[in-house]
Amino acid sequence: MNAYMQRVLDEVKARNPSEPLFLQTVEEVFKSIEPVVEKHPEYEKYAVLERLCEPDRQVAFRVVWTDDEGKTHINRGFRVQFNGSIGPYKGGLRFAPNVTLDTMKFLAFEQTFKNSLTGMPIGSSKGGSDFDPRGKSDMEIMRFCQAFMTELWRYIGPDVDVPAGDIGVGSREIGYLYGQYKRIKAVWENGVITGKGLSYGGSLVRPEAAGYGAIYYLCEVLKRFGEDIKDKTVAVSGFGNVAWGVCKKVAQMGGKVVTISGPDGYCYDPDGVVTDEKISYLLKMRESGRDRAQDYADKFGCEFVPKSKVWGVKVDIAMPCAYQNEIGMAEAQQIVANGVKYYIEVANMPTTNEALNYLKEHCVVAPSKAVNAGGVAISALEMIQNSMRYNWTEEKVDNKLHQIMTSIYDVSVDAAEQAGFGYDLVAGGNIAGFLRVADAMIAQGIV
Ligand code: 2IT
Repeated sequence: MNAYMQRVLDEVKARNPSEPLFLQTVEEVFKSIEPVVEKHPEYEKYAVLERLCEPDRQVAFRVVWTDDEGKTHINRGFRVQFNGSIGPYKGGLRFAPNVTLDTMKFLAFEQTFKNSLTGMPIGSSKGGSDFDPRGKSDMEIMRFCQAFMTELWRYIGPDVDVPAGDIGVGSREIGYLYGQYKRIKAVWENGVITGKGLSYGGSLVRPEAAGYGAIYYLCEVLKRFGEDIKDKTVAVSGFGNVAWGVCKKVAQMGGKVVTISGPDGYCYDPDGVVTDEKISYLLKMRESGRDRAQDYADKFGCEFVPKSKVWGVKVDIAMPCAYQNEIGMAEAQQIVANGVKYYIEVANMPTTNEALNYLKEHCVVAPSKAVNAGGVAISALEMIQNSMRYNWTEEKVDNKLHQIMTSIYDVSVDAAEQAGFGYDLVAGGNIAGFLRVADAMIAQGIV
Protein backbone atom coordinates (compact mmCIF):
# COMPACT_ATOMS: atom_id res chain seq x y z
CA MET A 1 0.00 0.00 0.00
CA ASN A 2 1.22 3.52 -0.70
CA ALA A 3 3.00 5.26 2.17
CA TYR A 4 0.34 7.90 2.78
CA MET A 5 -2.44 5.30 2.94
CA GLN A 6 -0.38 3.05 5.21
CA ARG A 7 0.27 5.93 7.60
CA VAL A 8 -3.44 6.83 7.74
CA LEU A 9 -4.40 3.20 8.26
CA ASP A 10 -1.92 2.90 11.13
CA GLU A 11 -3.35 6.06 12.70
CA VAL A 12 -6.91 4.79 12.30
CA LYS A 13 -5.95 1.48 13.93
CA ALA A 14 -4.26 3.26 16.83
CA ARG A 15 -7.27 5.50 17.32
CA ASN A 16 -9.84 2.67 17.18
CA PRO A 17 -8.41 -0.20 19.24
CA SER A 18 -11.81 -1.68 20.08
CA GLU A 19 -13.58 -1.16 16.76
CA PRO A 20 -12.85 -4.26 14.62
CA LEU A 21 -15.89 -3.87 12.37
CA PHE A 22 -14.99 -0.28 11.59
CA LEU A 23 -11.38 -1.25 10.82
CA GLN A 24 -12.62 -4.07 8.59
CA THR A 25 -14.55 -1.71 6.33
CA VAL A 26 -11.76 0.90 6.27
CA GLU A 27 -9.24 -1.74 5.16
CA GLU A 28 -11.61 -3.04 2.50
CA VAL A 29 -12.19 0.45 1.08
CA PHE A 30 -8.49 1.38 1.15
CA LYS A 31 -7.63 -1.60 -1.05
CA SER A 32 -9.95 -0.28 -3.73
CA ILE A 33 -9.11 3.40 -3.72
CA GLU A 34 -5.32 3.09 -3.84
CA PRO A 35 -4.97 3.80 -7.60
CA VAL A 36 -7.02 7.01 -7.35
CA VAL A 37 -5.19 8.17 -4.23
CA GLU A 38 -1.90 7.62 -6.11
CA LYS A 39 -3.22 9.80 -8.91
CA HIS A 40 -4.31 12.67 -6.65
CA PRO A 41 -1.48 14.01 -4.46
CA GLU A 42 -3.85 16.74 -3.24
CA TYR A 43 -5.67 14.13 -1.12
CA GLU A 44 -2.62 13.89 1.10
CA LYS A 45 -2.05 17.65 1.08
CA TYR A 46 -5.61 18.28 2.28
CA ALA A 47 -5.71 15.24 4.61
CA VAL A 48 -8.74 13.81 2.81
CA LEU A 49 -8.26 10.22 4.01
CA GLU A 50 -7.61 11.26 7.61
CA ARG A 51 -10.83 13.24 7.60
CA LEU A 52 -12.74 10.53 5.74
CA CYS A 53 -11.93 8.05 8.54
CA GLU A 54 -12.83 10.20 11.54
CA PRO A 55 -16.55 10.94 12.06
CA ASP A 56 -17.62 14.59 12.11
CA ARG A 57 -19.15 13.80 15.49
CA GLN A 58 -20.48 10.87 17.52
CA VAL A 59 -22.95 11.04 20.35
CA ALA A 60 -23.86 8.41 22.91
CA PHE A 61 -26.72 8.89 25.34
CA ARG A 62 -28.67 7.11 28.05
CA VAL A 63 -32.15 5.93 27.17
CA VAL A 64 -34.35 5.21 30.17
CA TRP A 65 -37.79 3.63 29.80
CA THR A 66 -40.24 1.55 31.80
CA ASP A 67 -41.70 -1.84 30.88
CA ASP A 68 -45.32 -2.92 31.28
CA GLU A 69 -44.64 -4.04 34.86
CA GLY A 70 -43.30 -0.60 35.76
CA LYS A 71 -39.69 -1.78 35.92
CA THR A 72 -37.09 0.74 34.73
CA HIS A 73 -34.57 -0.18 32.03
CA ILE A 74 -31.46 1.54 30.75
CA ASN A 75 -30.16 1.27 27.20
CA ARG A 76 -27.47 3.09 25.33
CA GLY A 77 -28.34 5.22 22.30
CA PHE A 78 -25.95 6.38 19.56
CA ARG A 79 -25.76 8.66 16.58
CA VAL A 80 -22.58 8.79 14.51
CA GLN A 81 -22.53 11.64 11.96
CA PHE A 82 -19.73 10.56 9.71
CA ASN A 83 -19.43 12.75 6.65
CA GLY A 84 -21.46 15.85 5.81
CA SER A 85 -19.73 17.01 2.67
CA ILE A 86 -22.40 16.21 0.07
CA GLY A 87 -25.60 16.77 2.03
CA PRO A 88 -27.32 16.53 5.41
CA TYR A 89 -26.35 13.40 7.33
CA LYS A 90 -28.54 10.45 6.37
CA GLY A 91 -28.70 6.91 7.65
CA GLY A 92 -30.81 4.41 9.51
CA LEU A 93 -31.37 3.49 13.14
CA ARG A 94 -30.70 -0.06 14.32
CA PHE A 95 -32.20 -1.50 17.50
CA ALA A 96 -30.49 -4.80 18.34
CA PRO A 97 -28.80 -6.15 21.48
CA ASN A 98 -25.38 -6.43 19.80
CA VAL A 99 -25.27 -2.75 18.78
CA THR A 100 -22.11 -0.99 19.94
CA LEU A 101 -20.32 2.19 18.92
CA ASP A 102 -18.25 -0.03 16.61
CA THR A 103 -21.41 -1.21 14.81
CA MET A 104 -22.53 2.37 14.35
CA LYS A 105 -19.15 3.50 13.06
CA PHE A 106 -18.81 0.75 10.49
CA LEU A 107 -22.34 1.30 9.24
CA ALA A 108 -21.93 5.09 9.08
CA PHE A 109 -18.61 4.73 7.24
CA GLU A 110 -20.18 2.42 4.66
CA GLN A 111 -23.08 4.85 4.37
CA THR A 112 -20.66 7.56 3.17
CA PHE A 113 -19.91 5.60 0.00
CA LYS A 114 -23.41 4.24 -0.46
CA ASN A 115 -25.09 7.62 -0.19
CA SER A 116 -22.55 9.16 -2.55
CA LEU A 117 -23.21 6.40 -5.11
CA THR A 118 -26.92 7.22 -5.20
CA GLY A 119 -26.05 10.59 -6.73
CA MET A 120 -28.42 12.24 -4.24
CA PRO A 121 -27.40 15.09 -1.89
CA ILE A 122 -27.03 13.05 1.30
CA GLY A 123 -24.16 12.83 3.79
CA SER A 124 -23.71 9.83 6.04
CA SER A 125 -24.70 8.80 9.55
CA LYS A 126 -26.01 5.85 11.50
CA GLY A 127 -27.61 5.45 14.88
CA GLY A 128 -29.40 3.06 17.12
CA SER A 129 -29.42 1.33 20.45
CA ASP A 130 -28.57 -1.94 22.16
CA PHE A 131 -32.30 -2.24 22.96
CA ASP A 132 -33.66 -5.71 22.13
CA PRO A 133 -37.12 -5.41 20.53
CA ARG A 134 -37.72 -9.16 20.78
CA GLY A 135 -40.76 -10.04 22.89
CA LYS A 136 -41.57 -6.42 23.78
CA SER A 137 -45.19 -5.27 23.79
CA ASP A 138 -46.38 -2.53 21.49
CA MET A 139 -46.57 -0.06 24.39
CA GLU A 140 -43.04 -0.94 25.48
CA ILE A 141 -41.79 -0.32 21.95
CA MET A 142 -43.61 3.02 21.93
CA ARG A 143 -42.18 4.11 25.28
CA PHE A 144 -38.70 3.09 24.20
CA CYS A 145 -38.98 5.01 20.91
CA GLN A 146 -40.25 8.09 22.76
CA ALA A 147 -37.42 7.92 25.28
CA PHE A 148 -34.88 7.45 22.47
CA MET A 149 -36.20 10.45 20.52
CA THR A 150 -36.29 12.59 23.67
CA GLU A 151 -32.48 12.45 23.49
CA LEU A 152 -31.97 12.19 19.73
CA TRP A 153 -34.13 15.15 18.62
CA ARG A 154 -31.50 17.78 19.47
CA TYR A 155 -29.01 16.28 17.00
CA ILE A 156 -31.29 15.84 13.98
CA GLY A 157 -33.46 17.92 11.60
CA PRO A 158 -34.53 17.97 7.94
CA ASP A 159 -31.40 19.95 6.98
CA VAL A 160 -29.16 18.48 9.69
CA ASP A 161 -29.43 14.71 9.97
CA VAL A 162 -32.27 12.50 8.78
CA PRO A 163 -32.67 9.04 10.37
CA ALA A 164 -34.64 6.11 8.95
CA GLY A 165 -35.09 2.43 9.79
CA ASP A 166 -32.69 -0.50 9.84
CA ILE A 167 -32.71 -3.82 11.70
CA GLY A 168 -35.31 -3.64 14.49
CA VAL A 169 -36.71 -0.31 13.29
CA GLY A 170 -39.65 -0.58 10.88
CA SER A 171 -42.63 1.58 10.03
CA ARG A 172 -44.17 1.19 13.51
CA GLU A 173 -41.02 2.47 15.23
CA ILE A 174 -40.60 5.29 12.68
CA GLY A 175 -44.16 6.41 13.49
CA TYR A 176 -43.50 6.54 17.24
CA LEU A 177 -40.17 8.30 16.72
CA TYR A 178 -41.71 10.89 14.40
CA GLY A 179 -44.63 11.48 16.77
CA GLN A 180 -42.28 12.23 19.65
CA TYR A 181 -40.06 14.54 17.54
CA LYS A 182 -43.13 16.50 16.48
CA ARG A 183 -44.36 16.69 20.07
CA ILE A 184 -41.04 17.99 21.40
CA LYS A 185 -40.37 20.54 18.63
CA ALA A 186 -44.02 21.45 18.01
CA VAL A 187 -43.38 21.70 14.27
CA TRP A 188 -44.34 19.63 11.24
CA GLU A 189 -40.81 18.99 9.98
CA ASN A 190 -41.87 16.12 7.80
CA GLY A 191 -38.43 15.54 6.28
CA VAL A 192 -36.73 14.84 9.62
CA ILE A 193 -37.11 11.08 9.27
CA THR A 194 -37.84 8.72 6.37
CA GLY A 195 -39.63 5.42 6.02
CA LYS A 196 -42.78 7.12 7.31
CA GLY A 197 -46.26 5.71 6.79
CA LEU A 198 -48.14 6.84 3.68
CA SER A 199 -50.76 8.70 5.73
CA TYR A 200 -48.22 11.18 7.14
CA GLY A 201 -45.59 11.83 4.48
CA GLY A 202 -44.08 8.49 3.53
CA SER A 203 -43.12 7.62 -0.02
CA LEU A 204 -44.57 4.87 -2.14
CA VAL A 205 -42.05 2.06 -2.77
CA ARG A 206 -39.92 2.97 0.30
CA PRO A 207 -40.75 -0.33 2.10
CA GLU A 208 -39.70 -2.37 -0.96
CA ALA A 209 -36.85 -0.10 -2.04
CA ALA A 210 -33.78 -1.92 -0.69
CA GLY A 211 -34.96 -5.31 -1.98
CA TYR A 212 -36.25 -4.05 -5.33
CA GLY A 213 -33.12 -1.96 -5.86
CA ALA A 214 -30.94 -5.00 -5.17
CA ILE A 215 -32.75 -6.94 -7.87
CA TYR A 216 -32.53 -4.04 -10.36
CA TYR A 217 -28.78 -4.02 -9.74
CA LEU A 218 -28.61 -7.81 -10.08
CA CYS A 219 -30.42 -7.58 -13.44
CA GLU A 220 -27.64 -5.34 -14.74
CA VAL A 221 -25.03 -7.87 -13.62
CA LEU A 222 -26.91 -10.74 -15.28
CA LYS A 223 -27.35 -8.71 -18.47
CA ARG A 224 -23.58 -8.42 -18.81
CA PHE A 225 -23.35 -12.22 -18.90
CA GLY A 226 -26.27 -12.59 -21.30
CA GLU A 227 -28.56 -13.99 -18.61
CA ASP A 228 -31.71 -12.94 -16.79
CA ILE A 229 -33.43 -13.80 -13.55
CA LYS A 230 -36.20 -15.94 -15.01
CA ASP A 231 -36.07 -19.52 -13.67
CA LYS A 232 -33.01 -18.76 -11.53
CA THR A 233 -32.89 -19.98 -7.94
CA VAL A 234 -31.78 -17.60 -5.21
CA ALA A 235 -30.62 -18.29 -1.66
CA VAL A 236 -31.56 -15.51 0.75
CA SER A 237 -30.62 -15.28 4.42
CA GLY A 238 -32.78 -13.39 6.90
CA PHE A 239 -36.50 -12.70 6.58
CA GLY A 240 -36.65 -8.99 7.36
CA ASN A 241 -37.57 -5.99 5.27
CA VAL A 242 -34.77 -6.42 2.74
CA ALA A 243 -35.30 -10.18 2.26
CA TRP A 244 -39.02 -9.50 1.81
CA GLY A 245 -38.43 -6.97 -1.01
CA VAL A 246 -35.98 -9.36 -2.69
CA CYS A 247 -38.49 -12.27 -2.59
CA LYS A 248 -41.24 -10.06 -3.97
CA LYS A 249 -39.25 -8.72 -6.92
CA VAL A 250 -37.61 -12.07 -7.77
CA ALA A 251 -41.08 -13.67 -7.86
CA GLN A 252 -42.43 -10.87 -10.10
CA MET A 253 -39.60 -11.50 -12.53
CA GLY A 254 -40.09 -15.25 -12.72
CA GLY A 255 -37.24 -16.39 -10.46
CA LYS A 256 -37.46 -18.24 -7.14
CA VAL A 257 -36.07 -17.46 -3.70
CA VAL A 258 -35.79 -20.92 -2.14
CA THR A 259 -34.43 -20.13 1.34
CA ILE A 260 -34.99 -17.73 4.22
CA SER A 261 -33.37 -17.87 7.64
CA GLY A 262 -33.42 -16.60 11.20
CA PRO A 263 -31.33 -17.02 14.33
CA ASP A 264 -33.02 -20.42 14.86
CA GLY A 265 -32.06 -21.96 11.47
CA TYR A 266 -33.22 -21.89 7.86
CA CYS A 267 -36.22 -22.92 5.73
CA TYR A 268 -35.76 -24.64 2.38
CA ASP A 269 -38.76 -24.11 0.12
CA PRO A 270 -38.05 -25.64 -3.31
CA ASP A 271 -41.33 -24.20 -4.68
CA GLY A 272 -40.01 -20.74 -3.86
CA VAL A 273 -41.20 -17.84 -1.70
CA VAL A 274 -43.32 -16.77 -4.64
CA THR A 275 -47.01 -16.55 -3.72
CA ASP A 276 -48.57 -13.41 -2.24
CA GLU A 277 -49.48 -15.46 0.83
CA LYS A 278 -45.90 -16.55 1.47
CA ILE A 279 -44.45 -13.12 0.79
CA SER A 280 -46.91 -11.36 3.12
CA TYR A 281 -46.29 -13.98 5.76
CA LEU A 282 -42.70 -12.72 6.01
CA LEU A 283 -44.13 -9.38 7.14
CA LYS A 284 -46.28 -11.10 9.76
CA MET A 285 -43.25 -13.00 11.05
CA ARG A 286 -41.39 -9.74 11.48
CA GLU A 287 -44.35 -7.98 13.12
CA SER A 288 -44.72 -10.85 15.60
CA GLY A 289 -41.37 -9.92 17.13
CA ARG A 290 -40.56 -13.63 17.59
CA ASP A 291 -37.49 -13.55 15.30
CA ARG A 292 -38.11 -17.15 14.34
CA ALA A 293 -37.75 -18.60 10.81
CA GLN A 294 -39.32 -21.94 11.74
CA ASP A 295 -42.76 -20.30 11.73
CA TYR A 296 -42.55 -20.21 7.91
CA ALA A 297 -41.72 -23.92 7.61
CA ASP A 298 -44.54 -24.80 10.04
CA LYS A 299 -47.05 -22.72 8.13
CA PHE A 300 -46.15 -23.85 4.59
CA GLY A 301 -44.99 -27.39 5.29
CA CYS A 302 -41.45 -27.08 3.98
CA GLU A 303 -38.15 -28.27 5.38
CA PHE A 304 -36.64 -26.49 8.40
CA VAL A 305 -32.99 -27.02 9.23
CA PRO A 306 -32.29 -25.91 12.80
CA LYS A 307 -29.13 -24.06 13.83
CA SER A 308 -27.78 -23.90 10.28
CA LYS A 309 -27.13 -21.25 7.66
CA VAL A 310 -28.56 -21.38 4.13
CA TRP A 311 -25.27 -21.52 2.23
CA GLY A 312 -25.16 -25.29 1.82
CA VAL A 313 -28.17 -25.13 -0.53
CA LYS A 314 -27.39 -25.40 -4.24
CA VAL A 315 -28.61 -22.29 -6.09
CA ASP A 316 -27.65 -19.98 -8.96
CA ILE A 317 -27.43 -16.77 -6.94
CA ALA A 318 -26.55 -16.11 -3.28
CA MET A 319 -27.96 -12.99 -1.61
CA PRO A 320 -27.11 -12.55 2.09
CA CYS A 321 -29.80 -10.27 3.57
CA ALA A 322 -29.27 -10.75 7.32
CA TYR A 323 -26.30 -9.48 9.32
CA GLN A 324 -22.70 -8.27 9.14
CA ASN A 325 -20.05 -10.97 8.80
CA GLU A 326 -22.55 -13.79 8.39
CA ILE A 327 -20.25 -15.15 5.68
CA GLY A 328 -16.75 -16.17 6.73
CA MET A 329 -14.36 -18.52 4.97
CA ALA A 330 -16.34 -21.70 5.74
CA GLU A 331 -19.55 -20.27 4.26
CA ALA A 332 -17.70 -18.79 1.27
CA GLN A 333 -16.18 -22.19 0.50
CA GLN A 334 -19.64 -23.78 0.62
CA ILE A 335 -20.98 -21.16 -1.77
CA VAL A 336 -18.14 -21.72 -4.22
CA ALA A 337 -18.36 -25.52 -3.93
CA ASN A 338 -22.05 -25.27 -4.82
CA GLY A 339 -21.21 -23.58 -8.10
CA VAL A 340 -22.90 -20.26 -7.26
CA LYS A 341 -22.00 -17.86 -10.04
CA TYR A 342 -23.33 -14.61 -8.60
CA TYR A 343 -22.64 -13.52 -5.03
CA ILE A 344 -24.71 -10.41 -4.41
CA GLU A 345 -24.27 -8.82 -0.97
CA VAL A 346 -27.39 -7.13 0.32
CA ALA A 347 -27.09 -6.80 4.12
CA ASN A 348 -24.49 -4.27 5.22
CA MET A 349 -21.01 -5.87 5.14
CA PRO A 350 -22.24 -9.49 5.26
CA THR A 351 -18.83 -10.87 4.30
CA THR A 352 -15.51 -10.92 6.17
CA ASN A 353 -12.65 -9.44 4.15
CA GLU A 354 -10.96 -12.81 3.84
CA ALA A 355 -14.14 -14.45 2.54
CA LEU A 356 -14.78 -11.54 0.18
CA ASN A 357 -11.35 -11.91 -1.44
CA TYR A 358 -11.90 -15.64 -1.83
CA LEU A 359 -15.35 -15.17 -3.37
CA LYS A 360 -14.01 -12.57 -5.80
CA GLU A 361 -11.64 -15.18 -7.17
CA HIS A 362 -14.47 -17.61 -7.90
CA CYS A 363 -17.72 -15.73 -8.57
CA VAL A 364 -19.07 -12.41 -9.72
CA VAL A 365 -19.30 -10.38 -6.50
CA ALA A 366 -21.41 -7.26 -5.97
CA PRO A 367 -20.90 -5.14 -2.83
CA SER A 368 -23.67 -4.22 -0.39
CA LYS A 369 -22.76 -0.51 -0.41
CA ALA A 370 -23.96 -0.41 -4.00
CA VAL A 371 -26.53 -3.22 -4.05
CA ASN A 372 -28.62 -2.03 -1.07
CA ALA A 373 -28.39 1.68 -1.88
CA GLY A 374 -31.96 1.67 -3.21
CA GLY A 375 -33.27 1.99 0.36
CA VAL A 376 -31.52 5.22 1.15
CA ALA A 377 -32.03 6.47 -2.41
CA ILE A 378 -35.81 6.31 -1.97
CA SER A 379 -35.38 7.91 1.45
CA ALA A 380 -33.79 10.83 -0.38
CA LEU A 381 -36.78 10.87 -2.75
CA GLU A 382 -39.06 10.87 0.31
CA MET A 383 -37.22 13.99 1.55
CA ILE A 384 -37.77 15.67 -1.83
CA GLN A 385 -41.49 14.84 -1.78
CA ASN A 386 -41.75 16.15 1.80
CA SER A 387 -40.12 19.44 0.84
CA MET A 388 -42.62 19.85 -2.04
CA ARG A 389 -45.49 18.71 0.20
CA TYR A 390 -46.57 16.55 -2.70
CA ASN A 391 -46.38 12.83 -3.43
CA TRP A 392 -45.26 11.09 -6.58
CA THR A 393 -47.00 8.02 -8.00
CA GLU A 394 -45.72 4.52 -7.42
CA GLU A 395 -44.70 4.29 -11.06
CA LYS A 396 -42.66 7.47 -10.89
CA VAL A 397 -40.80 6.45 -7.72
CA ASP A 398 -40.17 2.93 -9.01
CA ASN A 399 -38.82 4.29 -12.31
CA LYS A 400 -36.47 6.60 -10.44
CA LEU A 401 -35.29 3.69 -8.29
CA HIS A 402 -34.60 1.67 -11.40
CA GLN A 403 -32.64 4.53 -12.97
CA ILE A 404 -30.61 5.13 -9.82
CA MET A 405 -29.65 1.45 -9.48
CA THR A 406 -28.68 1.21 -13.15
CA SER A 407 -26.58 4.32 -12.79
CA ILE A 408 -24.85 2.96 -9.65
CA TYR A 409 -23.97 -0.17 -11.59
CA ASP A 410 -22.71 1.79 -14.60
CA VAL A 411 -20.56 4.23 -12.63
CA SER A 412 -19.09 1.31 -10.66
CA VAL A 413 -18.15 -0.59 -13.83
CA ASP A 414 -16.56 2.54 -15.36
CA ALA A 415 -14.68 3.50 -12.20
CA ALA A 416 -13.14 0.04 -11.81
CA GLU A 417 -12.10 -0.11 -15.45
CA GLN A 418 -10.55 3.35 -15.37
CA ALA A 419 -8.57 2.48 -12.24
CA GLY A 420 -7.21 -0.67 -13.87
CA PHE A 421 -9.24 -3.22 -11.89
CA GLY A 422 -11.18 -4.60 -14.88
CA TYR A 423 -14.71 -5.82 -14.10
CA ASP A 424 -14.63 -5.41 -10.32
CA LEU A 425 -17.89 -4.14 -8.85
CA VAL A 426 -16.46 -4.00 -5.31
CA ALA A 427 -13.55 -1.76 -6.26
CA GLY A 428 -15.69 0.28 -8.65
CA GLY A 429 -18.36 1.01 -6.05
CA ASN A 430 -15.78 2.14 -3.52
CA ILE A 431 -13.96 4.33 -6.01
CA ALA A 432 -17.03 6.00 -7.50
CA GLY A 433 -18.47 6.65 -4.04
CA PHE A 434 -15.17 7.99 -2.77
CA LEU A 435 -14.39 10.36 -5.66
CA ARG A 436 -17.55 12.43 -5.26
CA VAL A 437 -17.03 12.83 -1.50
CA ALA A 438 -13.31 13.62 -1.88
CA ASP A 439 -14.09 16.26 -4.49
CA ALA A 440 -16.65 17.93 -2.25
CA MET A 441 -14.30 17.82 0.74
CA ILE A 442 -11.50 19.52 -1.16
CA ALA A 443 -13.86 22.12 -2.64
CA GLN A 444 -15.08 23.08 0.85
CA GLY A 445 -11.61 23.56 2.32
CA ILE A 446 -10.07 22.18 5.50
CA VAL A 447 -13.09 21.74 7.74
O1 2IT B 1 -28.46 0.79 5.61
C1 2IT B 1 -29.21 1.62 5.05
O2 2IT B 1 -28.89 2.22 4.01
C2 2IT B 1 -30.51 1.90 5.68
N1 2IT B 1 -30.80 1.29 6.71
C3 2IT B 1 -31.44 2.92 5.11
C4 2IT B 1 -30.99 4.30 5.46
C5 2IT B 1 -31.94 5.40 5.07
O3 2IT B 1 -31.65 6.52 5.48
O4 2IT B 1 -32.94 5.16 4.39
